Amino acid sequence: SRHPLHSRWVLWFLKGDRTKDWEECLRKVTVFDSIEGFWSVANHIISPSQLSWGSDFYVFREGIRPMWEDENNVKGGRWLVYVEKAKRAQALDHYWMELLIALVGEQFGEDGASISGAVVNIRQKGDKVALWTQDATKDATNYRIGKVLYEALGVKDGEIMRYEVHKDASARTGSTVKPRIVLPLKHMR
Ligand code: M7G
Repeated sequence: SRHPLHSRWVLWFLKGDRTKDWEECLRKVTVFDSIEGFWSVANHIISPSQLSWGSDFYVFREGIRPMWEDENNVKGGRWLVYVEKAKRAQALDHYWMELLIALVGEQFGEDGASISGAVVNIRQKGDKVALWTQDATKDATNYRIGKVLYEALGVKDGEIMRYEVHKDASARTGSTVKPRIVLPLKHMR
């Protein structure tokens, strides 16, 4: 028997290609809406650590495009975990799988309604794993989501998670975006 998930989810893949528009590089791979469907996808797709540089995976609720411009993301932001090169082998695939399990398993309770989806970016300068939420001004909601994520990923002391507003990231000129929230809290200034 099938065990339905709360949402239908779409897996997207982006193969980085600087000769094309960003949106043209994005492809829908598959849709799943049950626990069994999730595991069959999880077991069949390549692990992030095996992808080529410039690739992304996105798992977003059906009906929400995995981009800043979608009406569900335009006011949103993301919890971001950088995976340092030295920790890639042990952390990248683990973080991505734990993030997906928390996401499709709706481990965020009622706050899950303000979550759009999850992203992994494979980058030579350092991979990124992120959870996109829909309203960057809802600090209490985003903070609760961040705490659940921090626990779910097993982020170690000494590593931080930053909440970045999409509008700041998309308008960025330098390489750093000032985060709106940082976890653990002792790193906030
Ligand atoms: P990235 O892939 O988020 O991170 O953004 P990276 O800098 O580590 O590679 C790289 C570039 O992809 C951005 O500067 C944009 O040109 C494009 N891009 C990324 N995202 C998430 C979007 C999006 O949501 N919409 C649009 N239009 N472009 C995007």
